[in-house]
Amino acid sequence: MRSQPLKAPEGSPSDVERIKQESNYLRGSLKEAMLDSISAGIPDDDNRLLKHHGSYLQDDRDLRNERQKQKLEPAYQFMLRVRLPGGVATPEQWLVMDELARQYGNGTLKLTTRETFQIHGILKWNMKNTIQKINTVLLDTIAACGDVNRNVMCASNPDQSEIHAEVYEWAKTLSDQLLPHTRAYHEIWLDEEKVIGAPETGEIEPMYGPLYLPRKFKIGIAVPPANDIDVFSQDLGFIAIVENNKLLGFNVAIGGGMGMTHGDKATYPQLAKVIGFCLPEQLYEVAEKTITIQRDYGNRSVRKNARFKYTVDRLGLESIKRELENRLGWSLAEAKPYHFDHNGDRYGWVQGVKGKWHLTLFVEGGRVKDQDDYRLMTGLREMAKIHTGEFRLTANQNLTIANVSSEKKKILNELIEKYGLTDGNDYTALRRNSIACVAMPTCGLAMAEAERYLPSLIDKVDKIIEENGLHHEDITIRMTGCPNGCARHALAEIGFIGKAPGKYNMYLGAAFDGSRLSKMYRENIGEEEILSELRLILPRYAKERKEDEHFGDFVIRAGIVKETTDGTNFHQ
Ligand code: SRM
Ligand code: SF4
Repeated sequence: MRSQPLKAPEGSPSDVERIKQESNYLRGSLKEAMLDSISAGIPDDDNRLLKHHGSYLQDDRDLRNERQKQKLEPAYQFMLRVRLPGGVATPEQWLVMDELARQYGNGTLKLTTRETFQIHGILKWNMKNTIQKINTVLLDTIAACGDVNRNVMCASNPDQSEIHAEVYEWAKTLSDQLLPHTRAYHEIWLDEEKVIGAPETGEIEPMYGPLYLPRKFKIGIAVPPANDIDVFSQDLGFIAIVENNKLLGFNVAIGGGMGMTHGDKATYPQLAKVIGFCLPEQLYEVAEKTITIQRDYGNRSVRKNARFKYTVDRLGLESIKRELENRLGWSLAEAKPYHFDHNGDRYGWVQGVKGKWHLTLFVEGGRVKDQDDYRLMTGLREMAKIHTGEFRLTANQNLTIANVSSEKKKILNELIEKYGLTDGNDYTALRRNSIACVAMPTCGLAMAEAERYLPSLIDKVDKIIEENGLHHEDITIRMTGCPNGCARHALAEIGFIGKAPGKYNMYLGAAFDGSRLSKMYRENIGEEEILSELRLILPRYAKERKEDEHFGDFVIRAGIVKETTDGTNFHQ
């Protein structure tokens, strides 16, 4: 039987498609807009293009109302996101990011859920300097945002340092090879001369074409048993298959994503599904061909239905797999067995190969700053001055200081003591497994607080945890300020999505290893109701759980929430 030809959805292209089309490969009038001194902001069309250069125009939402009253334009500022494949930075790169955050940003660094740095609060006039300085240490911000492939993540588990190093190289290669080819970034920010008479054809972007992708595209590589990068939340996930400490290749999983819109059941978080296995040297080809399928069949009309997960669900997993194999000219091998046991980080010192040490520090909400006796930013700066290994930013917003010799370990321990840093091992396991997205005051889409609020909510939940003897029970808890899911809330055993200031939808029942989505438990509730609910559920978990039963599994077995078996029944 012949299969139906695949089709993209009908409908007129969204405004963003027009902006990309008219932009001459992501240039638009961005250069001129950045030079215009009348406003601290830039026009909306240029802001859409700016994302592809790794930045967003934002305004300080804490000041919004006051400035409106005073009839002033919003307190415009820019957020800059670095492309940092696998989250690996050198000490020199760390020092530059630290310096830029203090010189041009708001004095803090944000370690993101995709293993990279963000600087917030950069004024328009300082953007070019900041980007140029970032480039001096061989970093860039190209394609950190926008309708292209984003920062490629890879496992940061320091226990398997040899495999990590190999997988990291693949993540970096993928990230580099999937970059847009346009020279727009180099011309606008790095003063590269425009080549006159360059052909204005699709050949400039052999893979992306002039319209780039219908939406962002995300790739991550996990190394079992750690699913720290939440491989099933990726548009394209690779699961490293390791035998006898040798990397055999990768299982390929497609069609994951976390975002949705409140009240719109046509949008939902979804898990990527494993469709086969490829060898390491086939990785790029699989990624490239998968991306071109999304380029050709993704929804360019309705942006909230444009992610690859909807393309996969609309056309069917089997059809997409067949199309991929047609484009590859060969078939994927059968997927190999694998096992994940957690999607968080493991803290403290561990010793890897060749006697080197790795230290994972807990960075609450991924925010690097000094606060009272906890002088995280200064402490990490002092460490970077003497460290000769790498800094690995984790997908859970934490930080591993990797490849430390035994002598340096002593010095780093002294710095930890001096600056009050922590590996989080004194905290409850709930706090150690927490992530919160940025939300207020910089995120323009936030409906409620997340990063600034979750720590104080956990202070209160911790009391219930301690009363019930659950100090050491690993339970994942994540909060986002809106349903876009930047902290991958739908993969938390306890998840909160902002609805309005102080109000959240509460979700329960995701799997501890990141293999099952959660289910809504209560809608639009505030702190008191959240705590009352947890006062009922956590004691039950403490008393009724089976041996080694995770909280997410318990709430389903106890009938507290229904199991979500697929993203398409997330709302049922
Ligand atoms: Fe995100 C948009 C922050 C990871 C899904 N995300 C945003 C913006 C840029 C808001 C905007 O569009 O104006 C946020 C900037 C806030 C700020 O002030 O910095 C923002 N996202 C973040 C970060 C910084 C959260 C954090 O606290 O760490 C993460 C940066 C990642 C990176 O380094 O590249 C971040 N965002 C994610 C993730 C998690 C992941 O990728 O593993 C997701 C869910 C996975 C996914 O994509 O499905 C995510 N962000 C979104 C979405 C929803 C996309 C969708 O398909 O529905 C948006 C909104 C959009 O694209 O329209 C969004
Ligand atoms: Fe902003 Fe929403 Fe992402 Fe949080 S989840 S950073 S509020 S877009």
